[in-house]
Amino acid sequence: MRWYKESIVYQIYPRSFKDSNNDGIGDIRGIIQKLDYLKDLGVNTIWLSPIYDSPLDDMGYDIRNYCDILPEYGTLEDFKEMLGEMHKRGIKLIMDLVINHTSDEHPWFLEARKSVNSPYHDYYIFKKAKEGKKPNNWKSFFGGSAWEYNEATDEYFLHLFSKRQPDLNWENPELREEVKKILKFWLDLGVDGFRCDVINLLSKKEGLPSTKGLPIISGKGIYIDGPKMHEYLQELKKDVFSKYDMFTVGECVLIDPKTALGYVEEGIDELSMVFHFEHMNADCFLTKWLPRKFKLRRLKKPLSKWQYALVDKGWNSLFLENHDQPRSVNRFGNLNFHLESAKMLATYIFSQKGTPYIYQGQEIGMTNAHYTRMDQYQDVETHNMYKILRRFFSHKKAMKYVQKSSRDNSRTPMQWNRNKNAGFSEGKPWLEVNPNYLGINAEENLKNEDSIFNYYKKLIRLRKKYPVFVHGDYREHYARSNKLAYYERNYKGKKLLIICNFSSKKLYFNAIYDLNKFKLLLNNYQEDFDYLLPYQAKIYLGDY
Ligand code: TEU
Ligand code: CA
Repeated sequence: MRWYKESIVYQIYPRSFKDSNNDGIGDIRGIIQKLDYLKDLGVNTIWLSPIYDSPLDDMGYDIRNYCDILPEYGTLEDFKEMLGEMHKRGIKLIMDLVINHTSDEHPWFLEARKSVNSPYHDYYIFKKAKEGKKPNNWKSFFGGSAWEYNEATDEYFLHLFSKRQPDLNWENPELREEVKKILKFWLDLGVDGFRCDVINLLSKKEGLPSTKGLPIISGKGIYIDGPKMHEYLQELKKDVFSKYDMFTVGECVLIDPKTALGYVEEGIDELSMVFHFEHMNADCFLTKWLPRKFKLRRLKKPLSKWQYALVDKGWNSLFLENHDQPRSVNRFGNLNFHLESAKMLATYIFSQKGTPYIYQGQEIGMTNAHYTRMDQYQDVETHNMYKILRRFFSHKKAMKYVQKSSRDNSRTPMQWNRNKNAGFSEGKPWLEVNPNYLGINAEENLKNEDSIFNYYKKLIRLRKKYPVFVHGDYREHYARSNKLAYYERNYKGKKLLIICNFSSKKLYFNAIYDLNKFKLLLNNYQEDFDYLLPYQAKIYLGDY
């Protein structure tokens, strides 16, 4: 049963969501306190970023014990209570599982690095130096080399992320069995699926050949979508996934639609859907660390390409924000039209074909943090990139890049109300609260009928009420426009028109259809003229 097609997913970044015991750190009991808020919003699935035991080098994406909870977040009993409370409210839970790498404090790695004869040595990728140099030229996604020297065995070990996140060796059948046990542990607790972290990096080409060309990009086929990806995923599907009523969303680095269909095409179903990132280049060159001016066409083009490619044989995920990306209203909206542009962005992404994902705070229009000192940032990628930037730029210029691109932009504590620390915690938050919480917080949104929260609530209700949102096809108009995003959805005689003005000016346009024959389902303004107001978004419903 493909119930994930009706899922509306809310991503919780646990450290920053809600702190129940005032140690300044979000926790599981805090999540339980806020389940009614999420129920009210109308979401029916939660994606929970890692809560496993971890030294937090990469905020939990470096796991030290896959089957236990980080004490700061709570206990396994707390987790079971939270899951029960979610299910009671008709909310499913998918866990964020990181099986490409572990923490360097995982017992497997602590043993593996001691000796080449350790039974765990082959759980990881250790290689001798080649002519005194590193085994190959691979680079870490966090900057620098992907190899770290290990004294005890006079070898290097591979880490495609931080040097404290050693990559697992998926060639090893014993390791694969260990991972299946971990998956079953959570599924047997009643979890409804997984968000699979960097899942298309699992397979590394035999011999680990150096890549030719641009770092990272040239990893395609070597350690990105590598040779045994389908073998490994088919094995996980056969031995685990197929035995449970669950879904998986695979985070896939640098993936394209054709490769994605190889994982998600109905009938293949190695994964239920994937996260791609092509639209995240709408305001940068391939990585958010190389920013450029936002252009609407660079947002629309990849999203339309993915819609057309998967529309009747796969399934898309729809997102504009997550814990790795700066806030979408800063990037693709306009803070001078904060309310209107946040609602317009919601309309644009939420009405496409696929499963929509809301990242915590997006539903109230939270914005980038604006720290001014490096010690205010906690993210390992941010600090690594700052060091690299400082080789080319002054501190001042490097800070500008950090302020624009840091992942901490979306990790500031959730803004609940106007109380101290935005109601997130009575203690000193682990990451500073964005000072704009006095004007941007959930309580204000709940009270104000015209708020972004209530707009999302209406959108979600529409998605549940009209099957055309879930099952409709996708047809874009004015694809070349850098101001107007306009597409239609069609299903069983019903037609939706989704019309969004991405500009800060009035926009006249030919509506193609006679809008008098359509019902205006949603409008992010009170007014409705025959032109669009700045950042105006409208959804029409008609028959065809
Ligand atoms: O992210 C994968 C990834 O490529 C990220 O590095 C992301 O593309 C980058 O930060 C954007 O600038 C996943 C998790 O979402 C991320 O939080 C982890 O740091 C990473 O994997 C390693 O587990
Ligand atoms: Ca806490």
